[in-house]
Amino acid sequence: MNFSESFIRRLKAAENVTVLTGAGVSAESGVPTFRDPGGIWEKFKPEQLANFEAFMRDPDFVWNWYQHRREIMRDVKPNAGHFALAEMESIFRNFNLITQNIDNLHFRAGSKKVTELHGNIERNFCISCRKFAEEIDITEKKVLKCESCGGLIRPDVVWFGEMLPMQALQFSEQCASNSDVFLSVGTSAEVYPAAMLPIIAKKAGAYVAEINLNPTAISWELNETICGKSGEVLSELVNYLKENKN
Ligand code: BV8
Ligand code: ZN
Repeated sequence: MNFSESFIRRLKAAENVTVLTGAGVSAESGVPTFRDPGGIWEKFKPEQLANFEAFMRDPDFVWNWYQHRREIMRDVKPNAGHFALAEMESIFRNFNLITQNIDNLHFRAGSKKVTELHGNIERNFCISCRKFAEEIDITEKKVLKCESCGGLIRPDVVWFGEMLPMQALQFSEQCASNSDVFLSVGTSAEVYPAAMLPIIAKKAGAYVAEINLNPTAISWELNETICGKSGEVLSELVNYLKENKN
C-alpha cells in the first residue's frame, strides 16, 4: 500500500496521536457492523433497540438483542487491526485510542490506553439502584432482576438520547484538540458527539486521515481517506513505522 507523502511525513514527526475506532475495526473479527448491508440494524432500527424507552417498553426484547450480541462476541477474537493499534502505543510518545465499540476487543488485543465512549457490553447494572450485576448467564432469555432491589438489569452501554460518560468525552475532546495526527478508523461517522472528534482535531491543526472501506459523511472535511480494510491498512502502517519512524 502506498501511503501519501504528507501522511507519512506527519506521522513520522508525530508525538501526539489519537485514533477513533468504530464497528468497522471489529468487522474482520466477525462482529457485524450497524449500518452496513447485513448489519445488525438492517432488521430493526436503532430507535427500536438501543434506547431506554425501547427497553422499558419491552425489556426482554431489548435484553435478548444484547444477549445475542454477547454470544457473538464471546466467540470472536481480536483481528490484525486491533493488534496493530495495540502496537501503536509503543511507537508514539503520546498515543490514545478512543472507541465507540462496546466489544472489549481492543483490551483483549493488549491496548492499555483505551477510552470507551459508548460503554461496554460485558458490564451490566440495575436501573434502580445502579449496582453492577456480577457474572450473568448470557443464555438467559428473560431480563435479569437486581439481587439487591429487584430492579431491571441493563447493559452498561450508552443508548440514543443518553449522555456519554462525561470524563470519557472530555478526555477524548482534549486528545482530539492536542493531536499531531488523528485517525478515524472503521466508522461511518454518523453518531454524535463521537463523530465530532475528527472535526475538532482537524480544526485544532491535526493531520486527520480516515481508514474505512468507503468514504463517509465527514470525508470531505478531512485531509485524506484511505479506502481499505482496517486490518490490512493498519498492519501495513505499523510495519512501515516500525522500520522508518524517527
Ligand atoms: C446524545 C451503543 C444527547 C449501544 C450506540 C440529529 C443529528 C445529529 C445527532 C443527532 C440527531 N438526532 C439525535 C442525535 C444524537 C444521536 C445521534 O448521533 N444520532 C445519529 C444516528 C443521527 N446521538 C445520541 O443520542 C448520543 N447521545 O447525543 O445525548 C444528550 C444531551 C444532553 C442530555 C441527554 C442526552 C448517544 C450516541 C450513542 C448511541 N449508542 N451504541 C449499542 O451498541 O447497542 S451508537 C452505535 O453507532 C455504536 O456505538 C457504534 O459504535 C456507533 C457508530 O457506528 P459505527 O461504529 O460507525 O458503525 P457503522 O456500522 O455505522 O459503520 C461502520 C463503518 O465501518 C462503515 O463506514 C463501513 O464502511 C466500515 N467498515 C466495515 N468493515 C470495515 C470497515 N472499515 C474498515 N475495514 C473494514 N473491514
Ligand atoms: Zn438494584
